Amino acid sequence: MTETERTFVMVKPDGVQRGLIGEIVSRFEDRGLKLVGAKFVRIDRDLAERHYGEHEDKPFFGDLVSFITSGPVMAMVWEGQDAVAQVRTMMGETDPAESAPGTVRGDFGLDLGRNVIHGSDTEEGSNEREIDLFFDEDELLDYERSDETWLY
Ligand code: 3AN
Repeated sequence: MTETERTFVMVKPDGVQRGLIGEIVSRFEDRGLKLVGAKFVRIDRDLAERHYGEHEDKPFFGDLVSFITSGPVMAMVWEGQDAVAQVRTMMGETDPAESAPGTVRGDFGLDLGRNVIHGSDTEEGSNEREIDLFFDEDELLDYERSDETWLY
């Protein structure tokens, strides 16, 4: 049973520096997902540590936080049927080397740390938690995409 849901997606600093924002946005638009929120921001240390809180004890935590705060990111919320899983599939694996061609990381990722994109994982509540960290409720727009009613 599919359901409409929202997921948090971020083009990381390496993706921004390499000019991949448009390419990534296009892929999700083409797939029929709907953009409901977006902001181009530089994350501060506090937000980065909260966002990656689950990795606090990992050896790569320090690098992760310095990398994600090193330059602007494109933070977005995408909506659609099974959006969380759809985006995960389109992103590829955490390690670009294990990601299939055709996925964002399989096509553009360089290594585990420089893997271009973040998307909420499928664990219950992860998407809501991440969306709340980055967006206020009034920054998420409720509208109909013109192909929606025709498609579904
Ligand atoms: P994903 O982004 O695929 O959900 P997570 O949540 O396990 O992966 O990891 C968050 C981020 O931490 C990854 N996107 C990656 O940049 C980094 N990371 C994960 N594992 C490693 C590792 N072993 N070494 C360095 N960085 C890592």
